[in-house]
Amino acid sequence: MAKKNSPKGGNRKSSFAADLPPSLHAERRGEIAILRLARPEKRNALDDVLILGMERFFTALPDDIKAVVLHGDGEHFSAGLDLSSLAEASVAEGVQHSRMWHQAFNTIEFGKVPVVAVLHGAVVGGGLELAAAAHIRVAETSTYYALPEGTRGIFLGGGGTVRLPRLIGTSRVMDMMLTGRTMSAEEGQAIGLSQYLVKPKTGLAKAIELAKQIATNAPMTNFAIMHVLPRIAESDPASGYMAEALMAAVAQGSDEAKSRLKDFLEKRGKKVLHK
Ligand code: 1HE
Repeated sequence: MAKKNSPKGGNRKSSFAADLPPSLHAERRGEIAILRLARPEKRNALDDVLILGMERFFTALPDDIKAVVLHGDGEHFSAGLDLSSLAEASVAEGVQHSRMWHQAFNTIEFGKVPVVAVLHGAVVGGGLELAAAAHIRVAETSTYYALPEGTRGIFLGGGGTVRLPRLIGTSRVMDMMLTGRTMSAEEGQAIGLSQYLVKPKTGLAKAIELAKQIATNAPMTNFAIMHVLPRIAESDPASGYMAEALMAAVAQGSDEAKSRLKDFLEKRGKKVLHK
């Protein structure tokens, strides 16, 4: 079904693959889209072409895609910023460059559907900033995290100063940036960088399983979880309670909620227990 937000022309499969650069590969699995960073020869380093391609992909997702899985080719999720792209940049270009990343990663965090990232190998610098824009992170035990910006004489520029302290706290981000140390998958899991820790080569399957589960939720509820929950979490409690009440009423007033509640009450609905 070609909906208004689909890129023009083409069939479903090519509808989002068509205008992607070679460094990105997209595939559809029913209601799930799987986006792969496909630049393993450069350890999935993020250059402008790749960042802009991601922005186009997430902006133009077809309406019948309900969740996205993001993963990386080769031995690493991403080595972060393509360091060759900033070497000659002026201060003004540096600001523009960072704002471009912000815009692209906002289409992930505040896009149409939840994104599950699969992490393995290096998740460093801008790679960790990218991972932080996803809603769920599944880390394979090979994953290691680092923020080597200090070593390179640069700074976070892909939203990491905002997203990472919210995930793991300012003091941990300071430690990672000041020391440039690597953090293991286990440590990352313990402090909340990932929500799932899985064996090598099993991350994609786990992420697809999670994405399929997410896709069964009412779209309005997924929207509220992505767009409303984080804003409420950052607002003062009184405004938060009010926003929650309004969102709850909007969700429960939808036809979808009414039919799901009816299904449950008439013994047709799913029970909640699943791992
Ligand atoms: C790259 C990049 C890159 C690899 N930009 N080309 N990020 C970093 O500081 C991490 C830099 N990369 C590394 O430390 C290592 O590459 C890894 C530990 C990730 C992987 O090591 P390894 O041994 O598997 O690969 P390699 O041999 O180091 O790299 C293979 C190729 O990828 C090589 O190119 P080649 O042409 O010589 O084959 C590398 O130059 C290339 N490569 N990483 C460009 N990052 C918005 S602000 C965000 C700020 C940051 O992200 S700072 C962190 C940058």
